[in-house]
Amino acid sequence: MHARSMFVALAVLTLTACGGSSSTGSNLPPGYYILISGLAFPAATLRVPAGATVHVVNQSTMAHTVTEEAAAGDFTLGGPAGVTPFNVASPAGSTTTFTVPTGLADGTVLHYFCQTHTSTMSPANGSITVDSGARTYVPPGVGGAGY
Ligand SMILES: [Cu+2]
Repeated sequence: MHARSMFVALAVLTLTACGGSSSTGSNLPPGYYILISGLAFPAATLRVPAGATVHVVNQSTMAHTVTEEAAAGDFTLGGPAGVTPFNVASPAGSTTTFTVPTGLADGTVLHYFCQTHTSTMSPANGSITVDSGARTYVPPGVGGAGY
């Protein structure tokens, strides 16, 4: 009985793997997301509460980074005084996470860029606005249309 169940489960997994229509992270739960597709940040504007976990979903075949900068276009690691800036490596096809610093006031804007591709990214800069009322969501484009 257990062996049969195992066989069915394997068969389902095999069919899923051969389906070809699913993209990286197609079963992602509601959360806070930065997406990377090719040389683009398709949803570059994000609102999250302070201290939130942000998922970086890299759907491209290239490694990128999500690196905080003091101002959009600086292309240098930085951010608000007294807060350690985030700098996340995002290997091709991976989902990684980082935590937005706690203690940031609502309305604080954290800018980010990709250290590898700087102004080649489209847009070159994304932003994270601290918003204690921000809701989690399933990222558009992961499950279908949206960007
Ligand atoms: Cu990049």
